[in-house]
Amino acid sequence: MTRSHSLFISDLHLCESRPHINQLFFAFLTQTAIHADALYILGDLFEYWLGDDTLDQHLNQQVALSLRQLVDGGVSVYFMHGNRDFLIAQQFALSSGAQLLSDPTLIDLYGTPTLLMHGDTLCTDDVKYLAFRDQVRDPQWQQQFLAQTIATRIAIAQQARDLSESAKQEKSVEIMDVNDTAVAQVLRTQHYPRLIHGHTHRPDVHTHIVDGHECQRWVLTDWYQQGGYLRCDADACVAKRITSQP
Ligand code: LP5
Ligand code: MN
Repeated sequence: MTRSHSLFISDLHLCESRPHINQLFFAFLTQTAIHADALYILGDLFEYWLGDDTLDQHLNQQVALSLRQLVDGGVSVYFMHGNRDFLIAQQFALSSGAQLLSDPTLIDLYGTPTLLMHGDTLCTDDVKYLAFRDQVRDPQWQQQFLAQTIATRIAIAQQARDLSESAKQEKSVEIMDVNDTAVAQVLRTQHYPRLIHGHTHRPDVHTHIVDGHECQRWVLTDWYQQGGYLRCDADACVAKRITSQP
């Protein structure tokens, strides 16, 4: 079997209440991802992650096991945090076999420098979100959060979800999209790579001209209604949709 291609996914938001999407994901792993060199998960694999001590919960265990089977099948699996699952840590990595990536990470993708991000940090007009992000990415805050019982953490996460949903009602769609200047800045800093990210749930490919360099920005699809992934080889990237089991 020739591999020579890699797959990119994000924003699956896996949770017990969407079993159809969970099944779509497991089928994607065994039928599609198994043929790739690598699978890159660019954040928000889970609807939320309350700490690696929840790895024994049914869905979490199933996901870790299915990723481990993919790794055992010869596929490298990489995981980058999203804004829902930023608490994924070493125990998850050990149990799933996924390698944790920092955000951003620059890779050489079959000869094309490619920058990987979750995408939330590009939404620089969303200052309230970025303040929230600073708070919950603080190691001391995380330590205190993880010291709470799981029941307390569920209650805090639910409260945060409710507050987030009402905050979003007051934000324009532009505020919640990437800021072009922020995109240009990151592309400039990283010497004009191709960019792949998720988070905004606005799948598309954009062209940014930065200092005369043409850079492609691929935005991954979410998996709320259906699945989807980006497939890249040495020639090109192609976005694919999965409407039923692939
Ligand atoms: O998630 P999504 O796509 O709907 O919206 C995001 C931004 N919101 C968030 C918040 C998360 O949804 C909250 C759930 C995280 C679960 C993690 C579990 C463990 C940690 C628990 C954390 C307390 O990321 C949203 C963006 C939007 O993307 C588009 O980019 O706009 O940002 C906000 O809505 C943030 C608000 O503007 C301000 C913050 C409200 C939350 C305050 C929580 C306080 C916690 C209370 C603790 C006692
Ligand atoms: Mn996100």
